[in-house]
Amino acid sequence: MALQIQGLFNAILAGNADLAKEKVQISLDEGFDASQILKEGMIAAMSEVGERFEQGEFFVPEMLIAARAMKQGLYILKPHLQQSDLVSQGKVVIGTVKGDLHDIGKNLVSMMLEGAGFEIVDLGTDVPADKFVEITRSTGADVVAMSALLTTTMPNMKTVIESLNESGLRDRVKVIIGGAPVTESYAEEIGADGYAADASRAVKVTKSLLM
Ligand code: B1M
Repeated sequence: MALQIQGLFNAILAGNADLAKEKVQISLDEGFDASQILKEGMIAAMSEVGERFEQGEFFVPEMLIAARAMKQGLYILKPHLQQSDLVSQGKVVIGTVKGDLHDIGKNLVSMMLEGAGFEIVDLGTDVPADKFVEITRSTGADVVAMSALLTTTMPNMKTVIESLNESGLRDRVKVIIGGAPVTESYAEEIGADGYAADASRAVKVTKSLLM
């Protein structure tokens, strides 16, 4: 791994937000591609954090400071991930479902969609089904995008789809879901229109759903 990207990886693992920001900037200045910085330096570091958590080497505070360092680094990277400022491709209401506080993956999906020309209404984390319904209705969104990182919160995606059905909005919107424990077959099972394993695929799937 290139030196600066390795340094970024280490900074996130150590939860050093200032160093993470600095390393992102230096990597950009040295000409590294934003997606390489993201994948090799940042997403890889968060996977390592997850493994250490599973092995009992890291605890919630370490996960939290690593996440903060990643978020700070993402602010620097964000403008470089956005490649187009075209006419709106459509409006997407996005959020992490009820009970779930993980937002890094959701924020990445949001940034990539925004970069691809979608208008984003970000509801944040721990979003109840009725909030998804209310904002979908009031904004006239084309797409509802949901993220879940916990096996215990995944079922709340189904609840949102059921609420969209009950409110009569389901036929008007496409639903795309994702997050580490989510699979294509789960998406089919709960009646989502699309599933994406990562943020760049989320853009492709969202575009294809609106074609
Ligand atoms: Co938590 N956590 N966490 N955590 N955390 C995981 C998810 C876990 C896998 C760790 C582990 O055990 N290895 C585990 C879940 C186990 C399970 O359910 N199977 C876990 C746990 C157990 C918990 C707590 C219960 C811990 C506790 O309190 N005992 C607790 C729950 C809190 C809650 O939500 N109610 C908890 C808390 C936290 C922190 C708050 C400390 C922090 C989150 C901070 C934040 O997000 N602001 C945190 C973190 C950082 C993680 C790990 C380490 C990293 C997650 C991350 O940001 N990854 C995570 C381990 C891991 O994932 N390896 C873990 C980087 C991010 C870029 O990836 O979010 O997967 P990801 O997003 C990807 C794809 O999934 C996809 O695109 C992104 C990449 O391009 N994607 C979509 C995501 N959403 C999408 C939506 C789409 C399409 C694609 O369409 C709409």
